[in-house]
Amino acid sequence: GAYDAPHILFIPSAGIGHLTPVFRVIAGFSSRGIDVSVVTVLPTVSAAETDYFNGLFADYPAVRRVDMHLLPLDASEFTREDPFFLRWEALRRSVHLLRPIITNAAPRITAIITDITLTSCVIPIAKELDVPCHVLFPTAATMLSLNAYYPVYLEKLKGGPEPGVIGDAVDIPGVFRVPRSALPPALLDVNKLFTKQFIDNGRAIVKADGVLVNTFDAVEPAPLAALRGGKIVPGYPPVYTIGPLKSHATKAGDKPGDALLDEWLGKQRARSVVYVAFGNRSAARLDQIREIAAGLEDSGYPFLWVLKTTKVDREDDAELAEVLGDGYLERVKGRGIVTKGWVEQEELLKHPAVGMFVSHGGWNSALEASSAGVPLLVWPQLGDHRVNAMAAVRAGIGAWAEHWSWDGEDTLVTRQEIADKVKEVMADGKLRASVAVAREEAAKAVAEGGTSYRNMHDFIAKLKG
Ligand code: BUP
Repeated sequence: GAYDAPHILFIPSAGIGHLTPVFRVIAGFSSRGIDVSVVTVLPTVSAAETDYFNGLFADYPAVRRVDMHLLPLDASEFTREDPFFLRWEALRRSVHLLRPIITNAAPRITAIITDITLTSCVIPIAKELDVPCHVLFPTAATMLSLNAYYPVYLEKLKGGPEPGVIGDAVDIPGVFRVPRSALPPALLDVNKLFTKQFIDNGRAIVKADGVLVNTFDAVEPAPLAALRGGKIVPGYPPVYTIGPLKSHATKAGDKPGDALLDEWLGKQRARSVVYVAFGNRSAARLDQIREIAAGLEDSGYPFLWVLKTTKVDREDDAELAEVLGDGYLERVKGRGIVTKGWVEQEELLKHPAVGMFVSHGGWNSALEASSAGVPLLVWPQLGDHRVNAMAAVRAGIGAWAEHWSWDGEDTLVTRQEIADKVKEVMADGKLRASVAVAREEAAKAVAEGGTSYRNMHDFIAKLKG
């Protein structure tokens, strides 16, 4: 009843970029004394995810861990699918296992917060059990607006000359035209696993009680106004912008290697270091890795590069020296650091030596960079990254290497192009100035009385009934 203290059940999905905002909200709730349970799906996709979950439970002992054993998915049904899309599908097919978790919980679950990927499967269960259900959207509000609009767009196509064939651009009302080439590639094929999930979730979210987004109003005003004003879908649920969410790691910086990194950073000039990282899900081809290596060397700047050679870390046993080629590491010694390990990115971006961030355009990364006042050079790799790049350019937090290849394209971006672009962004005073403004806006949003601060406050008040 109305007198129960809130007990929130979080249903995370998979992929560090999806877990990051969920964990940050969990940490924030737990720190405020709110009772929280977290569905922990076993086994995890990657070793990094196991560490990530263990870290959360170690740092926040009051958080209740509820294990859920995933039902195996017959992968032969799907050929050549991304491992994370497959995992989301497996989760969606195991979602009935949540019913006993919810009904057996003590104290009673008073609200659910699910990751977007499971929305259309979780909402019916929540309705059936009469538990309010909120969705956490882990990327940009611009992507949320595409997610809301895409089912509407496809409906419109049905009446067109070639039903089901995606046109030159998807014009999101009140937002912008997303050219076909910038759409998440899977969306071009309505029969793709990801597309089916995306459409189902985009439709179902309208029945949610609210949507939480890790962004802030000043960075994405247009999509937020369009969603809230019902311009995209009438009757869209309230959108709570609560970002930039603060890091949840309480033990950051105690990993081996961090001391060496700090020492090296400490020796670099202010704003001189190029930080290069493409997130957790993107792995470049060997020939492209070699061009990046040479491009960074040619740029003349000191650099720190987090290099991944496989999508899933359990498979990553490549030796850096071999990947980078003969003599490379010796040549750049002292000037460039290449690492395969996990770095505390949010902390690192705040270091005064960091001058720019060559990023895949994951939205967590983009927000972390803007909060630190570090300009982005977005080199999209897959999925939502090009849409995020468009949002980043519009927000004045970064430049976008628009013609550089991505997912499924095999044109090589050359060392010359990479070196030139790095130098161009490093020298871009106008961009640096607008990033400084965004940094102020980000700080204002989460400070007492700011938009994200108030939204979080209102949301918690709603959870308390
Ligand atoms: Br790699 C790495 N340290 O070494 P995004 C990542 N992160 O702290 P995603 C580290 O992971 P896609 C590392 O700070 C950010 O919070 C980083 O989220 C952190 O991209 C998060 O940027 C990464 O949204 O790729 O999810 O890795 O967008 O393809 O899902």
